[in-house]
Amino acid sequence: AQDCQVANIQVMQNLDRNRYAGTWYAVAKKDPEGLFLLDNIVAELKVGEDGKMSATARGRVVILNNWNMCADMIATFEDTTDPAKFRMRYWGVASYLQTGDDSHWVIDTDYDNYAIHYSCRVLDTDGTCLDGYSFIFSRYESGLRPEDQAIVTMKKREICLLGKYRRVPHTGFCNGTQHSEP
Ligand code: DAO
Repeated sequence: AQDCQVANIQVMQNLDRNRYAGTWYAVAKKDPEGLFLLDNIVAELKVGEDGKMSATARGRVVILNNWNMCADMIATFEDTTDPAKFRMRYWGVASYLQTGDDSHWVIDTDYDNYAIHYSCRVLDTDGTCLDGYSFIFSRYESGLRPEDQAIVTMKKREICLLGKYRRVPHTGFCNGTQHSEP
């Protein structure tokens, strides 16, 4: 199961999007090339009356090489045949922020404490991931409980990203509405 083929990555079984919804604090991140969100990353996932998922997210970014600001992002999710795999279109509230269309896979979650997200942007010719990113989310800004950490470590290994993450600090830099414009 650890052949690192993106097509063989196991995702959450029977994801309940209503339980997955709500606030998630990124506590660790594996960055993609040209990384965007640095730290203080918080996502709010919602399920609309039509059952479709959407999100807002905020995090510290550096634009124009050295300008520190908080990016307010919006995302809409498109369903696929797998309930734990989505297409995610995203854009910034401000026009100079990044836009994109990424996959959004939920690898595992207990809904109440942790969630492991995965997105491969570029497949290599051998079927492994050439460029991608992954968030480890917690329901709590303070991080994960030791018992969740053990599961998360196991899953990081399964998705071939063990050792590739950095911690995502929450310093309060993006709390409130200050810093949201350059
Ligand atoms: O930070 O380098 C990066 C890649 C992430 C870009 C996508 C951010 C916008 C939406 C996030 C929604 C919740 C996962």
